[in-house]
Order: sequence, then structure tokens, then C-alpha cells
Amino acid sequence: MNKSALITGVTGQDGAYLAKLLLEKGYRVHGLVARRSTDTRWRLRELGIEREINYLDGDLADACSVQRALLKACPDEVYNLGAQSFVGSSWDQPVTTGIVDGLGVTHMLEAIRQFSPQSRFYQASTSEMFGLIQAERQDESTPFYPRSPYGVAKLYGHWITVNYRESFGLHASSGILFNHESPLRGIEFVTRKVTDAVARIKLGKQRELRLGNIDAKRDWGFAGDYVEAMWLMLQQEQADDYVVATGVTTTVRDMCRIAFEYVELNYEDHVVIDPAFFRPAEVEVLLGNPGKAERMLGWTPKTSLESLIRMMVDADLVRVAKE
Ligand code: NAP
Ligand code: G4F
Repeated sequence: MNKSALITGVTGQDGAYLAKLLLEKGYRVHGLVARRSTDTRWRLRELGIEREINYLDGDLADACSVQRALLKACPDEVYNLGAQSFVGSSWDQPVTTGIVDGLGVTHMLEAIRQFSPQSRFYQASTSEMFGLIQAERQDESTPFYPRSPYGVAKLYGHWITVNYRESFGLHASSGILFNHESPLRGIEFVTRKVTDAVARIKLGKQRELRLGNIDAKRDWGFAGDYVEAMWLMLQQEQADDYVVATGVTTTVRDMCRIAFEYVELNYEDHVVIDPAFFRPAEVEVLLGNPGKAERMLGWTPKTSLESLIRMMVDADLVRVAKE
């Protein structure tokens, strides 16, 4: 019998790559989709899998809908990727972020505990929980210090996952993933904002790019590599928590330099610093230590930041040229 999986957030960047990976492995893939007034399936279309997913109506804020979806899907594995995932918006929508990213995890875990305790569970935790970093390289034992309502909500989601594992013996794992990007990244995140602007500037459709704190440093990897780590976590006999990162950190400034230089432009001629994009509290630097994932899961990142940015710029050049 083929395995089945339920993915919340299937229309997002990671959901799309994970769905593709699981379909390639022969899984039946169910996707929880919250009602929206606009089309949200563009990523699944770009990957050519839009019609291969069984969509189930549901919102992480609505416990009943989550229960219903779980009962319909009867999944072997549940990947909880759904979230209000943009840090910047979490100061404007702190309550929604708390309900969806925090309590939403409990809705999912409670549904599993009551109706499908054999289902294995993956929680999409984040390096944003490290926030004001307490160690130069962050690993599974580094204390957390979140700096945004998003980070605080995700910290709740992380600990409730650990708690349900310890309290009820659920196979519940938390992946503490550092920033990961791709051509399917939302346009509001800085890498994609930059690669889209580079394409527009190169093709004469835009002149400047307004950014906030370009001295911030991030440990950026490729989303396609990171969904493999999610899957590997649920194939282990014991559930556990893992940091997933590249072990390399780069400033937003240098990421811009790489993107502009790829199309023979100088970022300094186009980037304008705009205080509107500064955050009320910043995470200045993130640098992960993926040693445990390497040892226990046999996972290593395959894509360098340079090739990731080139892949994103190439995709945006094609998109912008078609407009
Ligand atoms: P994303 O592209 O923003 O996708 C988020 C997904 O969540 C979308 O499918 C969205 O649906 C869905 N969603 C939002 N609110 C929901 C609700 N109330 N109920 C059900 N679904 C809801 O995010 P991503 O980059 O793929 O990230 C996936 C997960 O990993 C998120 O939980 C994120 O917080 C976490 N994470 C991401 C990173 C990263 O660097 N990408 C790093 C660490 C952790 P719509 O399409 O309808 O809006
Ligand atoms: O691309 P960002 O918006 O990602 P951020 O805040 O690190 O969050 C992402 O990674 C987390 C993992 O650590 C995820 F949990 C989360 O869901 C999300 O995927 O910003 C990166 C950095 C920040 O320091 C920000 O202040 O870039 C800086 N930045 C500078 N100018 C900007 C801009 N960020 C955005 N989005 N837009 C700017 O104009």
C-alpha cells in the first residue's frame, strides 16, 4: 500500500516542493487549503502537480475543519507547514499570527491525538525562534529568544509539539529550519524581492529597489533541499528535533551584490535604503549548525547561495519578460 500524507500550507513554497517530493515517492497527497478569494495554486501549477493533489477545505484557526480534514485523509504522515509566515506582517497581525502559527499547531496535534494517533507529525519550526542569538552558531540546544510576534507564536508551536511527543507518545518532530528560498518564494521576502527587482531593472521596467536593513545576516539554503530533511525526519524510528541549515551566513547586502552582478549590474547604483522596511525589533544574524541532521538523517545541503540566487534571477527574468 502506498503511504498517504496530509500537508497544511500545500499552496506555499515548501508545501509545493514537499508535495512534489512525496508524489515522486508514490504517496497519495492531501492538501489542507484555507478558503481565499484569489487563486493560490500557482506554485503547484509551476511544478506541474496541481491536479495530483486531493484538496481538503480547512483553516488552522478552525479546529473542527482540521479534524474533518484529518478524518477524511487518514494520513500516515502530517506535515504542518501552514502559517502566517511573513515576519514583517506579524507586528501588524499579531493575534492572527498567534492563532494560526501557535494554537493552530495544537489544533492539529489534538486532532491527531484523538482521531489518528498513529499518524507521524512534522512541525515547521524556525530559526526565527533563536532571534537575539545566544550562541554564535545555533543548534538544537541553543536557548531561544524570539524577536517578533511570529517568532513567539512559532516558539509555542515548537514546544507544544515537544510536549505532545512527551505527554502522549506521538511521533511528533520539529524541524528548526533556517531561511530557505527558491523561485517559488513569496515576493515579500527579501531574496525574491531582490531577484524580481534585478530582473525588472535588467529589462528596463524598474530603476530602483527599496530595502531596509541590508546588514542583517541570514543562513540561506534552497527549499528543494530542505523538504527532503522534513521527509527524512518522519522516516526515523524515534521522533526528534533537528536544525536544518547550511552553516554559512551572508549579509543581505552581499546577497544583493551576487544577484546584481549575475546580470552585470552594480547593486549600489540601484538599492535605496528605506526606513519603512526596518523592523521594530531585528534578528541581526542567524547561523545554523546542521551537524545533528547530517549525522542522524544523512542530510546535507546541496545548493550554494550563488547557484540559488542565479536560479531565482533566471526564473524572474523569464517571468518578467512574459508580462
Ligand atoms: P509560505 O510560502 O508563506 O506558505 C504558507 C502556507 O500556509 C500557504 O499555503 C498559506 O496558504 C498557508 N496558510 C496561511 N494561513 C493559513 C491558515 N490559517 N490555515 C491553513 N493554511 C494557512 O511559507 P513557506 O516559506 O512555504 O514556509 C512553510 C512553513 O515553514 C511555514 O510554517 C513557515 O513559517 C515555516 N518556515 C519557513 C522558513 C523559510 O525560510 N521559508 C523557515 C523556517 C520555517 P495561502 O496560500 O492560502 O495563503
Ligand atoms: O526575507 P525576510 O523577510 O525573512 P526573515 O524575516 O528572516 O523570515 C524568513 O525566515 C524565517 C527563518 O529564519 C522564517 F521562519 C520566516 O517564515 C521567513 O521565511 O528577511 C530577511 C532579512 C531581515 O533581517 C530583514 O529585516 O532581510 C531584511 N530585509 C532588509 N530589507 C528585508 C528587507 N526583508 C524584507 N522582507 N524586505 C525588505 O525590503
